[in-house]
Amino acid sequence: MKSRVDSALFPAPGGPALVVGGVAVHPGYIDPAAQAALVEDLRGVIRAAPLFSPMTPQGRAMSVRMTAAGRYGWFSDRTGYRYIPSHPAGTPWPPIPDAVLAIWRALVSAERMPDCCLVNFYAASARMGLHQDRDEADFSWPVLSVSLGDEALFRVGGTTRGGPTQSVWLRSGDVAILGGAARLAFHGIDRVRAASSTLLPKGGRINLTLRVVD
Ligand code: MD6
Ligand code: FE
Repeated sequence: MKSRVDSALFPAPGGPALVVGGVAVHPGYIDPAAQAALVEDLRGVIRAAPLFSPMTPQGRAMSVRMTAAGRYGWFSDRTGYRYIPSHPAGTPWPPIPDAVLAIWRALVSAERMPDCCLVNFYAASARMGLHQDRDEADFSWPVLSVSLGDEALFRVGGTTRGGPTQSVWLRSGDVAILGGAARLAFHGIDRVRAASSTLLPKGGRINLTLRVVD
């Protein structure tokens, strides 16, 4: 699949990405001061759009709590997975913080900004099962993910369920990009290593995923 990642900007200046199962990982792309500033921005997002626990279509509450910024947020309930134009409480999603858009601009494209910044919060016991991100209209745009706080074991496989997988620990400040042939790779979070970062005073992990939706 053709990828929309601007080749002139990729890999990032200053260091080659690690490639795991076709996923480009930029270890430590965001320095500690910038991570702390992002957390402050995200506190504002969560004030405007409180975290909630989506229900899977099977009716189980996800262990990850979520919210979003941008034109769309991702949502799940008995009806299925979809993007919705406002928070489940009916209030608008807040804008995507500029510092988050700057990461997209530097690593993906300055031509088109993402429509959604999904914010996932993992307590130490939270996990995310293997899934594909396929609710977006155009898979030529990658999904960019930012990890903040405690380390998490990220597993990535191929485009069919049940095949071989590879794992990598994502640490605070790492950026991972699912694009090109890996855009539809199955991936998930097996576990979070409690107290492995001091970024969040109460611990846990935040993962941001930036997506072009329509
Ligand atoms: C996570 N990430 O890192 C879960 N999706 O907590 C994702 O589900 C993900 O990292 C699409 C692209 C990159 C990702
Ligand atoms: Fe995903």
